[in-house]
Amino acid sequence: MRSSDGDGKVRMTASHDTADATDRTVGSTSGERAAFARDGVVRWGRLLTPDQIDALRSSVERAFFRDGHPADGVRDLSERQGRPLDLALLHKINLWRTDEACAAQVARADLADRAEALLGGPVRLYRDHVFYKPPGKGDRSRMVLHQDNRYWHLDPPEAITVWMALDDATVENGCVHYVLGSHRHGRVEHVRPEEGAVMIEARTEQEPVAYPAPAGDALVHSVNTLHGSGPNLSDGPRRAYVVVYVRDGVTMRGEPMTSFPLVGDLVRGG
Ligand SMILES: O=C(O)CCC(=O)C(=O)O
Repeated sequence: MRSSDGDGKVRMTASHDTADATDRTVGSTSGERAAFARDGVVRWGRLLTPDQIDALRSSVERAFFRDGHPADGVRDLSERQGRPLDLALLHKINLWRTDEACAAQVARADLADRAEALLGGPVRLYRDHVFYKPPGKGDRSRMVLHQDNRYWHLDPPEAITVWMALDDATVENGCVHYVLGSHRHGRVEHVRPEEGAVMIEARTEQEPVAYPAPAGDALVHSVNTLHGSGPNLSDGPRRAYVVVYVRDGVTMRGEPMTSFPLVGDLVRGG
């Protein structure tokens, strides 16, 4: 299905095909903005310390499972109409409202600064969320290619997702894949792959590129960047903690987003 060479580049075959996943970490703000404008995705290396990773993992386990069953608010994105739940691709939003470790992340001044630099002005917190791929679910844990803005309807599409790996994300356990430059092509056609499927799937001729990420690294993508993730074929979970920032002034379905907090206020404890 794939080969990974010594310098960390990963070449994909099968549905997500051969492409060069060079390390697109960038140091300077202008370099980062240029890379983001070109690719629609950049890497923020080592965003979480080992202690923060541990704290977030514990928070995620508490938020997702109660007595071995999915807790309140957990959704199964692999759900299909008329079939028993697979619990293969679990999702939960707004953990920061009740969890200390998540609340600390969304109030991080350094993250706010980087998000503001990338989006070019003050930002609001749209949500945090977690994607959880348990082991042993095979292809059902795949996330189909999509643009986030097909769900969120943000206008203008000035928003970023900061996707933080809580486990080493590899091709084997379902790391994220991006279609580089796809954010520049506006709305892409999506179809529902199966009746009752939760996620709609983008139609594109372009090849996605696998972005493996060690635990603690973040991948930052535009709300219009096409992305998906492979199945978790490993024997451990693949978890990610995600924060979504929206530039102040952006509307959602034509409505102002003033009920979403300004991140500057969260940073100052407001
Ligand atoms: O974590 C994944 O597998 C999917 C991530 C994703 O779709 C997102 O962050 O928008």
